[in-house]
Amino acid sequence: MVTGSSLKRGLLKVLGIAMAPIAALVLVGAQPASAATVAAQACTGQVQQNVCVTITSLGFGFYEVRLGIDFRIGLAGAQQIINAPGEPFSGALFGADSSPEFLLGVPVTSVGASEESGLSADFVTTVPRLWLDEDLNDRDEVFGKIRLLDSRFNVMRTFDTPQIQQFF
Ligand SMILES: [Ca+2]
Ligand SMILES: [Ca+2]
Repeated sequence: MVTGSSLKRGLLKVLGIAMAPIAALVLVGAQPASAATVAAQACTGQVQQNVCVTITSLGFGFYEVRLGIDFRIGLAGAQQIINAPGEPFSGALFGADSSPEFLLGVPVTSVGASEESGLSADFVTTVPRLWLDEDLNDRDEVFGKIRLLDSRFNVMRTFDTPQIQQFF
């Protein structure tokens, strides 16, 4: 298995994902609502891990939901997890209520290992607006949940993104 940041960038390029820093996405979100693309993003931004959810309006009542994680465990640890059999990651979007409500699965599109970012993964799906409208006639609070089977210790880890609050 070839790993490393160059492969990761290659994968991202193939998938058409720009390696744009978070600031660039925030700028997109700051544009007027009339702009063709409006993205909302929320990230944990922690030292040990950065977990993000980005929701972009595609127009015609459809949204792209994107999750991303950098689990900074170094290259060797990340490679160990990637080399283990099976897909280590799964992703989903939840609605925040008195108890979290499962809204939709967000499939893994790429997994990579690098010294700087550790174990990284991206998840992307496209859904109709209604799937994000978790509180009818009210503001919606949604967040991403990423599960990782950490085969180094045989433990299941769960990472939650912060909430995006918006009227869908
Ligand atoms: Ca809610
Ligand atoms: Ca709503």
